[in-house]
Amino acid sequence: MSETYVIGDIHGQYDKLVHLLKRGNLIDPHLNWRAGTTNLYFLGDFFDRGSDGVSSLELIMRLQRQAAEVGGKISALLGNHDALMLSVARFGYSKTSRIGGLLVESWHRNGGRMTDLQRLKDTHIEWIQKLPGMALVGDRLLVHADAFLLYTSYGRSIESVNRTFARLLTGNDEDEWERLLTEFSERMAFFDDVDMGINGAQVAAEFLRIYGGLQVVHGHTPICKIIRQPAEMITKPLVYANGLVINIDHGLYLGGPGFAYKLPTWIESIAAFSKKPGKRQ
Ligand SMILES: [Mn+2]
Repeated sequence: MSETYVIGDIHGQYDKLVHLLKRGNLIDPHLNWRAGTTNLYFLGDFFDRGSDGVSSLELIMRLQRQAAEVGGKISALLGNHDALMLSVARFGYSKTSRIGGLLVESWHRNGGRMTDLQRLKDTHIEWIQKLPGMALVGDRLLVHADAFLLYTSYGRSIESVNRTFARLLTGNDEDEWERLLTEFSERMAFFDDVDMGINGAQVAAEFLRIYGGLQVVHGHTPICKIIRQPAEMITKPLVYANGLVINIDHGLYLGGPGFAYKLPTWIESIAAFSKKPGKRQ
């Protein structure tokens, strides 16, 4: 099987996206695909908080075509900010937000960029509408969010979650949209919560039992916020929940340099994990 790289939340940070693709040898200095038959997965959240979501999307769409020509593959999953972008494009000026005012205004206050909304074309909308919620890649379960209730409330298999998302994203049911955006704010489902009696590794194991795979890979929750270090220091993923979960959210919009993470082989994965006895997971 070809190598697979995964990249976390971009959030409109076009320049950093270009840099990390170059550093990972995935594109050449002219921004053309140079990684042959490599598989590359983006885990969603292309928009908001940075100024250039649409440019990021356009680069990815172009690379996707180039990669396909040489037997490579670029795929992407849906993030909450991508769903939010679609909902703003669709209902932004007709719908009021939960806290009052137009939806477009509350989105703008929360990091949405008007330039992205103005530049968003039908081709971008159609591309986002087709993004799946989850994917299984060589026994790794890829999702955008470290969320359990969100995904399980939309289906009990990868196919059914993706089917439900696809239906919803092309539909006009405002209540369904609102529910999706609300539930998509869930995070940290695979962490222990002593007060609630929740064991994160058990939640992860149950998640994997339902959808398949041996390890969850997600973005959505910046690693720097979890380990309380400056985003600038974050250059590798965070493996936790007894090794069952990998967080790859590099916190680009918080100042992180970002990284493209090559999924290790299982041998590499086990070796790395067993080197850290006593390390709190
Ligand atoms: Mn997110």
